[in-house]
Amino acid sequence: MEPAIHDDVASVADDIASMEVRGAATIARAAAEALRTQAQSSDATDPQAFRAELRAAARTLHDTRPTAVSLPNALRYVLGGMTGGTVEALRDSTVETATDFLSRLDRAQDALGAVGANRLRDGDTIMTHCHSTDVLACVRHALDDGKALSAIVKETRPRNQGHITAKQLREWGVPVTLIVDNAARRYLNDVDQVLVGADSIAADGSVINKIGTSGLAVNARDRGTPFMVAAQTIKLHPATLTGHTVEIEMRDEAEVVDPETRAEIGDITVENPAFDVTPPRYVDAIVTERGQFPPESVVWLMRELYGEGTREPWAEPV
Ligand code: RI2
Repeated sequence: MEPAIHDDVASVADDIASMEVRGAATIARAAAEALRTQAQSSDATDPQAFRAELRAAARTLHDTRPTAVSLPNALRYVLGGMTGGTVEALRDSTVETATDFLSRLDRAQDALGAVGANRLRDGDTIMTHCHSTDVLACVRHALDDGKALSAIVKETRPRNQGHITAKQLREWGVPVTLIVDNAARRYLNDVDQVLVGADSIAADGSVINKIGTSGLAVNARDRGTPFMVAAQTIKLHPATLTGHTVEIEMRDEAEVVDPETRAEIGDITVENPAFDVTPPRYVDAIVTERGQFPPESVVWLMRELYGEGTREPWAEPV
């Protein structure tokens, strides 16, 4: 018999797949909460069945989006804390670990914000790409420190997630200029710092983030504009330590062009990669809750935090 997966877990998985819930840190939070719900409401009567349920729930959550490593890292963290010889012990330890994970996530983002804010000066103009809560944590801290900032916000096709950033910044009173992605280079001379988030960071310091990040980074380097990545350590991709590459999610072509327009154009191929890879040489700093790092040195942090722990989050303990 297949292990019973709670309806809430299935619906969180659907929400992540459809991007109702999105953003690497937010996805990690939703996944940990879903595992906690699964643990709290499990009807399993023996430890083996309980473990099988939790692993099945983790697999369902994992198979939603492939690129943001915060998702498997969150699942691995919670399942790693599932210990005990009885259902009650397993339930308690899983719930406790998930709760601990969620508070660590909040603290990490706050600490990261304080580190990133140090790179911002009073009067700076920043440029953003997509919507990243880690980036916004840096901005929030800088504002709280009394620094005045203004922002040039790229709309970030195809889903225009820059609009979310613009709305948040306006709520905080930050002057915002919204531009189409193609206009970024023209404005880089007016920008003091480019700030982007990350979905995954590879062992060599490559940054995997929303499509368009790499072109922006190359242009920023050409213009001499500092390029900073705000990424909690949960974005570090442990499997890349052993040579794995990060899978880039390919999304529905309807996000790029609606079906009628596509039909009018004629026989074309449409591709919609959600992310790209920015080589470390274009990145000035990766800001984490553990301090800021030149991208080439994150490998040491990754080893310290994850060792060689690259197993799938639902794997049986070895
Ligand atoms: P935080 C998002 O991916 C963006 O690429 C963003 O830069 C990144 O996650 C990190 O977001 P998507 O889920 O964790 O919108 O900083 O495809 O919020």
